[in-house]
Amino acid sequence: MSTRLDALNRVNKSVQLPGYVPEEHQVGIVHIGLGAFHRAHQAVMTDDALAHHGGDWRIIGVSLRSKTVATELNTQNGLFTLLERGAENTSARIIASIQKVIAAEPAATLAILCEPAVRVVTLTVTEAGYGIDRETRLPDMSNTVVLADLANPDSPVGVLGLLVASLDQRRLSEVAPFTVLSCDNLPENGSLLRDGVVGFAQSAYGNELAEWIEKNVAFPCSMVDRITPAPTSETYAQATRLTGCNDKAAIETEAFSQWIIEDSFPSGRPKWEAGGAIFVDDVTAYERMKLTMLNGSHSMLAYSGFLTGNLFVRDVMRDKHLARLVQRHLHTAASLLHPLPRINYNEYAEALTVRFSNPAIAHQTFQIASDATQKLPQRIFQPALDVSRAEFSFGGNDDRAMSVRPFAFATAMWMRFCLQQHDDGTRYELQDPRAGEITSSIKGIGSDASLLSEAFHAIPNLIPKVLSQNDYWRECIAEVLSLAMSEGCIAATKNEAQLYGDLPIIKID
Ligand code: CS2
Repeated sequence: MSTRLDALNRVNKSVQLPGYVPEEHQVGIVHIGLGAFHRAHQAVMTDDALAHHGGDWRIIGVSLRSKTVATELNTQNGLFTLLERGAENTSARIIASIQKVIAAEPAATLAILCEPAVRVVTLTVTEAGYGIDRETRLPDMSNTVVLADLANPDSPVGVLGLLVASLDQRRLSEVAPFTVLSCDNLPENGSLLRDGVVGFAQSAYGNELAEWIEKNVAFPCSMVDRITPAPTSETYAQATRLTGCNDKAAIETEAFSQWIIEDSFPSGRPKWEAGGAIFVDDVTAYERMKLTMLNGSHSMLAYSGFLTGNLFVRDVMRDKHLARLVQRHLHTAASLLHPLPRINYNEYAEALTVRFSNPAIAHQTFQIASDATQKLPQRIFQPALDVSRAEFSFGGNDDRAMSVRPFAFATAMWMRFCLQQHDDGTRYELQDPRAGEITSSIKGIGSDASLLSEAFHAIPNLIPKVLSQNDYWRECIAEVLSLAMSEGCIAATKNEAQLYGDLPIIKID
């Protein structure tokens, strides 16, 4: 029986240890949303920054709801194993940048956010976790946490409430504000969060605080990338084999890691460059590339892959029809992007194909398929809108009309996925904050694809009007959905891939 990973001297000599003495560094960051992704990404780059440049930049992690990660990490003094899985081999490394975790304790979270030593607050709370209405960019008044915090702003429990209450206290006690760094896959994530925070401050505390935040608090945007599947019992078992310690907070990830950050940190920041982070003036174009190419094709392959019996992304890439559709999606999305210095979109697409195919990464299609209403707008609808904005003829038989088809196909497969049953009748449950609304809007419609598509298009604030009013878009969707429902999802994906089989891939450079 191995001992618990609670001290560095217990770890097997072959494993990479932190290049610094953790206890010699104080906390400078609070991270909200302590899932696997944070531990595989920002915590690792912070570990690199501490090793190479020192500073008081350790992290206090906050888990807003779950206590599991907190218990495991606190028992291990914040230490955990990072397994990096390449196609050939897996390496283990111990990360020590997290000092401790606060879980489901809003008062303790608020107290730590008010500490003058905290200069940066990072967040990975998922697209759905912010409680911001994406249309109005204001607090989402249908979100129960937002409503509770607005009613009781001095005892907040949600993201907006905690940020605003702590910024208010810092202002009143003349402590410099922290910088707020969103690390979720949302377009212009920093600006969106700033608008939500300012809107919340305005409603809960009034103009003065809202204006102070607008003037004094930085909300840089960032693009984050590292494919990180949820850990499984095999992750923990392999961590134990490699480190010699029992680690209940181990995570696994791919070798690739990317973080592109707008350099706006008035209260200072760790030298994340040590871990490979790139600082730029404007993140928007990188973000667009990642959201529409990586995440867009991820969503497309998640629905069509899951429905055709492919549990993992790597399995999707072994299916020749689905792999062809991934290629089509990547290249079409790339063809809509503006050129970026030093980025070759063909190479980026090629690298994504290799990453998706990594046989050592078991990334579940069902996991990616979750929360579609929060993901599809930036991943699928935005590039489809770009096709129409570029005044491409939105229909007909020319190459340009082809540009909208991949996004219509992804949308149709999402609709098919929302029916919550496989072709053989096996059921699964929809994971989406708007699952109830979706289910009730298609209830009783039966199997008429056009009527179903109408009902999905009628869901408020989801599919943009420019798309839903376009005949070609709706025809494509009804055609794919109808085939998937009558002939099955395998037939629908095969047909879709063959439709494009003989046509050249759109050139993207
Ligand atoms: C995925 C992302 O679950 C999903 O929706 O598309 O988590 C993806 O793996 C990451 O953004 C990769 O950086």
